[in-house]
Amino acid sequence: RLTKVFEPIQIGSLTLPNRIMMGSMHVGFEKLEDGVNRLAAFYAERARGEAGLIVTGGAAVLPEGGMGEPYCNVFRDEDMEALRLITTQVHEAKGRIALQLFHAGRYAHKEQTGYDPVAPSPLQAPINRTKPRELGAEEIEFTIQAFAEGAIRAKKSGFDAVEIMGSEGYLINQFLSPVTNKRDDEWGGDFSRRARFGVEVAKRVRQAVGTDYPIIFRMSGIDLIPDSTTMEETLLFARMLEQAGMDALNVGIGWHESRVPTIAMMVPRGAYVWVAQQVKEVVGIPVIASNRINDLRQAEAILQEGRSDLVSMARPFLADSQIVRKSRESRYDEVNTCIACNQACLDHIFDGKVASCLVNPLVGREQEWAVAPAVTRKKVAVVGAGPAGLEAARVLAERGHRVVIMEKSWQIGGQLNYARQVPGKEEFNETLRYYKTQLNKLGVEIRLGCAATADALEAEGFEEVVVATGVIPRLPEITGVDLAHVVRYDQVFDRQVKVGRTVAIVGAGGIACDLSHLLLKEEESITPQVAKYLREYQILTETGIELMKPSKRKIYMLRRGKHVGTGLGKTTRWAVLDSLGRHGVEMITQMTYKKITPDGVLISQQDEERLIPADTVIVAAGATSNDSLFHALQGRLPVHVIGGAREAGELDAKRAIRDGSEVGRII
Ligand code: MDE
Ligand code: SF4
Repeated sequence: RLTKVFEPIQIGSLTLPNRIMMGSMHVGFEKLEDGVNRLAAFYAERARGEAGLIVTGGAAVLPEGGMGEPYCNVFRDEDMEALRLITTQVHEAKGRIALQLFHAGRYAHKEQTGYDPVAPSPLQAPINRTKPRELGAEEIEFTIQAFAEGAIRAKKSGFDAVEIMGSEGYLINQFLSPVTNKRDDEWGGDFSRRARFGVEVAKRVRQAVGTDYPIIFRMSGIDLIPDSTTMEETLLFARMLEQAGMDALNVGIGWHESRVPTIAMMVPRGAYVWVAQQVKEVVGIPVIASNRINDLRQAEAILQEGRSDLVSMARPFLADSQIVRKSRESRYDEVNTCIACNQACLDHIFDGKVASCLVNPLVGREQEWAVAPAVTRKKVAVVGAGPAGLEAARVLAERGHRVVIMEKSWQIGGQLNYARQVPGKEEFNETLRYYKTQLNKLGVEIRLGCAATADALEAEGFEEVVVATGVIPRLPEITGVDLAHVVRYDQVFDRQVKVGRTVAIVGAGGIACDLSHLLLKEEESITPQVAKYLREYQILTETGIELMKPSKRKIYMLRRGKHVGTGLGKTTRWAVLDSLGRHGVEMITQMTYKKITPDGVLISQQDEERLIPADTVIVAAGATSNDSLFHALQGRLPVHVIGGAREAGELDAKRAIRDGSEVGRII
C-alpha cells in the first residue's frame, strides 16, 4: 500500500497531496503548430493523472541561456501570455505546477540562440561546438537579476512555485565547479566564491517573490566529472541554499557531458537515491530524489526508509500520464512503464526534434491521434505478436473492434523477448507485462502456436488483417557462412545453439551490442545491482570491494563501415560502447571479409590479412521483411503491413510500436 506516497507534504506554503513530482522535461512542443496549447494540454493531462507537482521544462531567463525560438522563455513580459495558458489549464485540472528557471551557460547552442554562449570562464564544453564567452562582473549581476525577474513573471503567470535549475552542468553548476570556474574574483577561486553565484540567485529570487512563495532549488548532488565539486562541498552548498531561503532541494545527478550513465536503461533502478539521502541528512527542508525511479512501489520504499521526502519522476509521466492515479488504485499491472530507453524522448531532444515516447507514441500527437471509437466494428486479425502487432491489437480493441492476435511461437513479444534477456534491458519485461494486461482487459483473443495463412484468415471471416510478422535474419554472402560454427543472432537469443569462448560477431549494430552484453552476462562479468554498478563506474571506490571481474569470453565485433553501434540513440550509444569496451569487447571496423574458416574470420584491413579467431561466428548483419503473408492476402482481404514486415531496415521497437499505433487508428 502506498501510504507514504500519499501523505501530503508542504513545500513552503504549498501543500502537495502526494509526494510524486513530475520532474522537468523539455519536450519541444513549442515547435509544433499550436505548440503552447499542446504544452498546456500535455501538463493538464498529467495533472488529471494526479501528479503531486509538475515542473515545466526549462524556461530561459535570458535569450543566450535558452535553446532558441521557439522555446519556453520567461525573459519578456509578453512571454507571460503563453505561461498563463499553461497554469490556467493545469489549475482547471486541479493540479499544481512550478516553472523551472533555466540558463544553460556554456551548454547553450549558438546555432539555436543566435548568441555566443556565456560561462564563468571561457572553457568549451566537450559537447558543444562553440567556446563560451566569459561573463563580466556587470553581466553576472544582470544574470542574477534575470533569474529574479523570471521568478516574478512566473508568479504573476499563476505558477504555484518556481524551480531554480542549478544542476546537470548548466550555468549555476558551472559557477560552483572548479572544473568550469577558473575565475579569480569574487565569483570564483575558493569554494565560497564559487558557490556565491548560486546562493545569490537563490537569495535574489527569494527577495523578488516574497517570503511565502515556494522555491525549489535543483542542485547537483554529484557531478560525475573528474575533479569537480566534492561531496563535502556539495553538502555545504545544500546548507547554504537552505539558509538562503529555499523551500526544497531537488537533487540532480551528473552533467550532460558526464561519461557515467545516469538515466540510461543500464542504470539500475534507484541507483542514485543514496545521493539525495546524503543531502537529506544535512538539511531540514524537503529533499527530492530522482533518476531511474519508475514505479510508485519503489518510491514508497524510498520514502518509508526516509531516504528522501519526495520522489521526482520525469519520463514515467511520458510513458503513462496516469501512473499516479493507476498506482493509487493499485492497478500497477496497467501502468505503461517507462523503460529508460531515451529513444523517443531525450534522443529526440538532443537531435532537435520533438519528444515522444517509445512505449507511448501518443505523446506529441495527442491532437491528431485522439482515440475515437470505430465507426464500424469489425473482426480484425493481427498476425504476429511482436511490439507492432501488440500495439495494433491494443488500439484496435480499445476502439471497439473484435481482435484476434495470432502468433506462431508460444509466447507473445517477438523481438522484445530478445531485448529483455540483455543485461541492462530487463525493463522490456514491463512492456510485455503491460501488453499482456491490456490485451486481457480488452478481451483480445490471443492464439499462440498459430501460423496464419491467407486461406484460413479468409475462411474464418476476418474483415481486415494486420500483418506484423517481423523480419527474417539475413545471411551475408561470405565464403564459409555455411560452416557448422556459424550461427544467426536469433538462434543465440533463442538458445538453440551453444556459443564458444571466443566469438566473432559479423555486424556491429545495435543487435551485435545486445548480443555481446548477453554473452558477457553468461560469463557473469556484468552485474546490474546498484552497488556493483556504482563500483564498476568507480563512483563508490572507497568501498574497497573488487571491481568487475574480467570476462572469460573474448568477443570481437566486426564492421565494414567506420562506426559501431549505429542505430543506437545519441544518449545511449556512448554508454553502451563504453561498457563493451571496459568488458574487453574488441571492435574492428573499416575492414573487408575474405572468408570464414573453421578457425575464425579472415579479414583484410589496409591490404593486410588477419585472422580473427573464433570458435563461434554469429551473424548479426541485418534482416529482410517477412512479408509473404501480406503479398498472399493482396486482393483477397483488406490488409495492412506494419513493423519489420513493412520495412526491415533500421527497425527498432520505437518504429514498430508507432506503426502499430497508427494502423490501430485507421481501421
Ligand atoms: P558525443 O558524441 O557523445 O560527444 C561528442 C564528442 O565529445 C566527446 N566528449 C567528451 N570528451 C571528454 N570529456 C567529456 N566529458 C566528454 N563528453 C563528450 C565525445 O567523446 C565525442 O568525441 P568524438 O568521439 O567525436 O571524438 O555526443 P554529442 O555531443 O552529440 O551529445 C552528447 C550528449 C549530450 C547526447 C550526451 O553526452 C548525453 O548522452 N549525456 C547524457 C545526458 C543525460 O542523460 N543527462 C541527464 C538527464 S537529462 C536532464 O536532466 C535534463 C535535460 C534537459 C534537456 S532540455 C533543458 C531543460 O528542460 C536537455 C537540453 C540539453 C542542451 C545541451
Ligand atoms: Fe521512457 Fe523510453 Fe518513453 Fe523515454 S521513450 S519516456 S525513456 S519509455
